[in-house]
Amino acid sequence: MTRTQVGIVGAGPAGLLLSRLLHLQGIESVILEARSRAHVEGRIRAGVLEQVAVETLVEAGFGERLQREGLIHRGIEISFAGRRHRIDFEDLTGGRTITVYGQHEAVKDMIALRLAEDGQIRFEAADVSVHDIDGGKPRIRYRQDGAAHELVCDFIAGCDGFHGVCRPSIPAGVLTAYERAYPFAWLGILAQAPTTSGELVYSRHDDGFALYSMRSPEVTRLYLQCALDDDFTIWPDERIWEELHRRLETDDAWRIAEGPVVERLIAPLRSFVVEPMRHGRLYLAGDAAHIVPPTGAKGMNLAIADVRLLGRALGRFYQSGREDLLDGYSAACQRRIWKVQRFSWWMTSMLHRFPDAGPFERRVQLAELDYLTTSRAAARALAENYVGLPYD
Ligand code: RFL
Ligand code: PHB
Repeated sequence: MTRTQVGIVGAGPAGLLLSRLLHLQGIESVILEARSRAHVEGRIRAGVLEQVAVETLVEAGFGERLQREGLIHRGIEISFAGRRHRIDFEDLTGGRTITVYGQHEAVKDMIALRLAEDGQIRFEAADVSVHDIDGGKPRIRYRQDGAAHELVCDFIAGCDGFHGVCRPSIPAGVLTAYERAYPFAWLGILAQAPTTSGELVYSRHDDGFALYSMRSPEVTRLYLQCALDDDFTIWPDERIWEELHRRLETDDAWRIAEGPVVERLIAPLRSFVVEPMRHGRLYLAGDAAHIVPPTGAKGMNLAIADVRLLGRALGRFYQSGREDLLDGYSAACQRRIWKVQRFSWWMTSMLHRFPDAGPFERRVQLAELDYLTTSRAAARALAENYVGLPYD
């Protein structure tokens, strides 16, 4: 049996950032992660960081490579009916920007720094389970190298993502779940192909949504709307490129470059929130508590916003014994979460082809895009949400 102050389940962005924020306040933690270090560091996911999320990572000491290698973007392009329209973030938000930096690169930076300062991360922890979350001394059980272990904590942070064990450990009836599943998925590829646009391109096309993104000047990240039950047998690389050319390229002769595909994924789109994000001494953060469809590029950003509040609330408790911030944690997170849910749902609705949409709905969708790209007020509403609403 070992003891720690905060037991953290999951070494994604949420768990890793929390361990560092606690360390900076002199609070001990242990992270239990089901997968290997190589797996966690190789998982290609999010790519867009809000300015406030970058500021949080920099303040936490994770800014060195991020500030050197992250690509600062000052706007995005919205494409429809054969034309691209720029949304100028800097102009519309008083100078704010986003940073394109792979989530797995941020995760690598966090793991390296935590291990260098003797942070405890136990990779390949199997059969993790949480116990006594109602009492004063919650415990985490797990197996590692064939042996059973128990970690006794003051608090447990469930940072174990959407499919983790922490949320399901909360007794039935405590949580209210809000959910929406979309009738389509995203097919994503990472390609060794030079970028031909300096900014992300979000495209609404009659054949479905497409997104042009990147990780570096030599690596592009591209997504296509596809059917929920599609698999790669019907999406050979030639079909993927053909569809990307058709859905992304515009009348101004802008062209995308092809290159070897080094990664592929198909992911369903979902909106999901549970309330409250706490039961007893178990606190949920990040994807363990909510999922957004990726069209707003918000998942990793929300995880960072939650953990910033949780780190502060735990700091207050250990410094003064006061539980007010812990008690207010869920409500404080939910204010941002629901605004981000709204934005992610709106971007998804505006840009995708919905199987049940008739000619009327399609004309309304095009009118919305026309309004967005001709009204400064509408463009500004997109821009201020995309760069990240200010933290409360
Ligand atoms: P994570 O990253 O899922 O980490 C959870 C960790 O918990 C571990 N785990 C367990 N450990 C121990 N025991 C168990 N029983 C466990 N079960 C799970 C897992 O192995 C993992 O290491 O959650 P976290 O930290 O909350 O971070 C959330 C983000 O990862 C997620 O929201 C984003 O990736 C979402 N997302 C995007 N977010 C953005 O902000 N901008 C984007 O551009 C963006 N694009 C995306 C995305 C997610 C995508 N996919 C594949 C879901 C694009 C895609 C395609
Ligand atoms: C990405 O680069 O992976 C990315 C960018 C923007 C999104 C989603 C994913 O909205």
